[in-house]
Amino acid sequence: MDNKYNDYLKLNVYQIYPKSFKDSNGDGIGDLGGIISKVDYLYDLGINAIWICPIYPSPMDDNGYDISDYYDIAKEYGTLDDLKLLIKKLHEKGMKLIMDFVANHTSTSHKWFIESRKGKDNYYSDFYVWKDTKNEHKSIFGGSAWEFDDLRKQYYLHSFCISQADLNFDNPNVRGEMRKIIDYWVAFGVDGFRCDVIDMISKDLDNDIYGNGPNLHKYINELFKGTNLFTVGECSSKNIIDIKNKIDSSREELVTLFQFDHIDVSRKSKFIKGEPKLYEYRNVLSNWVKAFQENDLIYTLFTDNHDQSFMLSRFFDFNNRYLGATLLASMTYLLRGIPFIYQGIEYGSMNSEYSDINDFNDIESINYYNEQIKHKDIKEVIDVINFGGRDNPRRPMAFDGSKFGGFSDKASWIAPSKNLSTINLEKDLKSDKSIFRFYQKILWLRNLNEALTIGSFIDHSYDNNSFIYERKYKDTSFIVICNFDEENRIPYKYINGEIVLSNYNKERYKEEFLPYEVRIIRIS
Ligand code: TEU
Ligand code: CA
Repeated sequence: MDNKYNDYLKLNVYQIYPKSFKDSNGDGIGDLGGIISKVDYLYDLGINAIWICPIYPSPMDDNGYDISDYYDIAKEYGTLDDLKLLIKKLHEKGMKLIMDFVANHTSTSHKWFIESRKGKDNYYSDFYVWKDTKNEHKSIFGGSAWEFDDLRKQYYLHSFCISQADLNFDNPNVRGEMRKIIDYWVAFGVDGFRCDVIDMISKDLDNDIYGNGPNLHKYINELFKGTNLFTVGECSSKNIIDIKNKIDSSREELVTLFQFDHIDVSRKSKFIKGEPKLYEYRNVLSNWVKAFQENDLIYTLFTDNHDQSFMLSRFFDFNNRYLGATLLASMTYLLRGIPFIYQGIEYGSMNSEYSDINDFNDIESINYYNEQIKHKDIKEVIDVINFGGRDNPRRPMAFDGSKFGGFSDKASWIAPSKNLSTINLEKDLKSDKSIFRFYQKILWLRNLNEALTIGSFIDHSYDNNSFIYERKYKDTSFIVICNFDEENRIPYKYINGEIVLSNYNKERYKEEFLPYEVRIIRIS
């Protein structure tokens, strides 16, 4: 792996859902001014890059993933000048800005779609996927993936909600327009992109293929060739060769990508609770870290994002919140890969239980509710949404336990987390068992020790009761020991060194481990 790529392993990325991070102008909606006010907070946490979910003009049907103008900032988030100020503040502190790039679809209120639906003979006519008839293909958000347009008298494809029309990437003018957007933001000072469902931009409808089509590598290469950008694709794969073809540094396609199978082991399906096992979570992570390492590729490390209910709530209850949060962090964020820390997990955010569908906002959950209540009991459907719904990570940040959580000085666009008074940053920092301080130590250990970034990964685990792994570079090694749910004896050979971090106390040098005990040991 060449040095530039190696340096990407030194990133500590924080994911911001802009609508819910921090409101600076008192309208109950997060904004760029709020993010600017928290750059120092993020730097202190140990963050050196932020990924902000879409902040472009949008009807907000999918909270910004339905873009109506790729060249501006949504008025509710601020202005292009605000973004310039944020980039300046980040770059002054050696931090990077990663924006969200939504290539597969635009809002139906985008001017391209407005022109496209006018007829079959204008420049934009073939910017989208239009058909005379529809097939049985379903939208990921429920219902048919085809919507009939009264003006054009044809159906258009929408893989997601009705107002998110899929672009036709087989049209070279679409590819040209999307590359112009990338070049514009590079010139603006943006350091990289998280690429939304990037594997869906190549389709083969004649063969009922709606993603990972025959031209995917060609199209991704056209978008990013020569840009020298950091890019992370939302395009998971079960096959390491397919992964290598997307993110090997020689390909000039993507730098890295998100894998999701460690997320899936923690549940039966999107909305259905499973019987999560920590050793299953460990095995998936360990296997991919080894596979990416053997192939000289960069893996991404994340427990949470804006589409998933909190991982902490899937494995632990409130009583084990500190031990659970510190265990999951140690099992994940010291591995070989780039950490992506989702807003709020640094103080142990957990799911909320709401009973009224009006306390939910997410189009995916609302579509699911409207469909399911046709044949299921309302409470049963709401319970399922509380477990798996995307509103869990989208409730506003809780910087303190005040009425609006220090997120805003008025009611926010979405009902706040129900556990705001007990789970908030201010309360966490006052505790001697602070989740924030634990995350901060992990991230600063990475910042200060190459063994934990470009160093190798060796899995020493020998049973299903713990995760023991080593990170090694030159003459420095760290041993990370994560004991699972039972009291356990871990042989001394693994624990003989200086304890640099523990979620119990750092004097425990004995072989006995308590439930969920973590010790991070430096050997050099
Ligand atoms: O998500 C892509 C995706 O696969 C979603 O179906 C996701 O897995 C699902 O929401 C989980 O329940 C991306 C964005 O991350 C998501 O927020 C957008 O809604 C979606 O694309 C459409 O842009
Ligand atoms: Ca605001």
